[in-house]
Amino acid sequence: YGPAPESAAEALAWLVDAGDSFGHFIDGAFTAPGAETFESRNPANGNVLALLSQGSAQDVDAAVKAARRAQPKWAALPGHARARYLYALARLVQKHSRLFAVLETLDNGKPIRESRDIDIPLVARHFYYHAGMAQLMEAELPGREPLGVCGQIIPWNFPLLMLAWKIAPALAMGNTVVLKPAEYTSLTALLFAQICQEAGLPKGVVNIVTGDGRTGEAIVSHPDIDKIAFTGSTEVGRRIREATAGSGKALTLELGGKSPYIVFDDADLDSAVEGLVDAIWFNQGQVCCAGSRLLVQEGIAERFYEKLKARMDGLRVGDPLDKCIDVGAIVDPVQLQTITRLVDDNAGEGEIHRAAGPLPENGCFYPPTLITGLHPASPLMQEEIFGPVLASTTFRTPAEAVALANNTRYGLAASVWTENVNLALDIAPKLVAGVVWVNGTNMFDAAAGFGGVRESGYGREGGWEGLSAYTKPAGKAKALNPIAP
Ligand code: TXE
Repeated sequence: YGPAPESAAEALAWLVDAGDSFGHFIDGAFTAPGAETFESRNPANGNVLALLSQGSAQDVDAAVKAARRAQPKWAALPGHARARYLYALARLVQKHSRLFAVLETLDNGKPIRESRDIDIPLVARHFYYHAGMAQLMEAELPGREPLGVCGQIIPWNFPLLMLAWKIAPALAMGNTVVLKPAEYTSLTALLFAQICQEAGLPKGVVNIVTGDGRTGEAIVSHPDIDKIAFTGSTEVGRRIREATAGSGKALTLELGGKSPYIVFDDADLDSAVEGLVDAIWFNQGQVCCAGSRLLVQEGIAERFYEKLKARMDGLRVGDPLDKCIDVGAIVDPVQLQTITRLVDDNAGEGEIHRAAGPLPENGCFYPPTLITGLHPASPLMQEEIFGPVLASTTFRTPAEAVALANNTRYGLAASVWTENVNLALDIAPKLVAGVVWVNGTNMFDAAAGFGGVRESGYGREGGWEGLSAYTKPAGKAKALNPIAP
């Protein structure tokens, strides 16, 4: 796939070279495109990028069999030998980072600045971290063994990064995988399959089957899979939980959110505004832990909203490949419709402000939007919009802030902004959320566990907890880590 592309043309050239119709990656090789195919489109202009194969139950079964055959040998390798493969994958992601970034932006619509500076570097970091952990595993997790074959189903908002979150810890711990990327965004997963070949990864260790929810269902119901790891909507997560109940499969679910972003009257308001740009307009708001519910203390609300609106008006929405763009395209027309409908049907009671900048005439674009004065029970305050839409209301006291923040069926993340450390330390533990950031937002690291409570799912990915969730007690050996399944 040649040198790193400097332009979209070169990424598209890679697609053409690779073939503009793709099969699956099973047992170390690409299959011929299947009988049923679907289009992968660039959401910024609607152009077809490639034809992908709809994975059938037979394709899934072939992938599971390959993973099963490969697993004992992969698990029998010493940790340092598995680490060498993971280091090689990390280095190859870096070597082809430009191609990965352009392809991700073409396929998903996210600004190139984000895929280049955030997604792809974090992917490499994830493989480096887990390479290190593969070596430490024997010493750090004695008495544990891999689960076996893992079925992994990922969403479209961080396509390659979610792949890394799933594949790196599973492989580090001696498992093999069958992964299904989201139907809107499979291209970087297929490029990743190529680098598995380049790294000389033993065949069958990583298998990638493309397709929609039907392919996902075939993975979930396959009897020879030991664990399902899913990131996506709460609705599908619930269905997967029901389908795996009693099956003996281990399960981790990373689902939706409606995370509160609480600004107290003593906060550094300019920093809090800047944090919001990251919390809700990063990746067009298509982030599971997006700070999508803004709670502002009454005394500063007017001043804060004015500052926020001024900042919003400076955001540039447009061609995701343009390095000057802040907000790119929504992933797919269906998602754009969902956002539009949720806002149009429910904004009535609130006051709406849309960023002043122009919108491209074509493509899936939605302006950064702030809706204030909402009732806490409004669907805009309760439903995950998964778009660049910030819903807001005010509060008077810290106790009221906590009550409003916890008034949700979700519990993924929360952000607290105050210069008063005592207030922050008092509030943070009262928030029902998997992670609470103080004077910050969207802070992740491969070494830190991430996950939710309530309907945001359960289990953790990343760090020690994420690794142990890919192991089980060996034989009769006693589990050392109570978090492991
Ligand atoms: O998600 P799905 P969709 C939320 C967000 C968004 C909404 C719908 O609110 O607007 O979900 O998005 C696969 N068995 N999130 O419809 O369907 C599917 O092919 C097994 C939040 O795209 O959950 C894809 O690979 N798998 C979220 C993956 O599940 C099934 C990220 C996610 O798609 C399946 C994405 C089934 N029955 C959406 N049906 C987050 N937490 O980050 C679908 N899939």
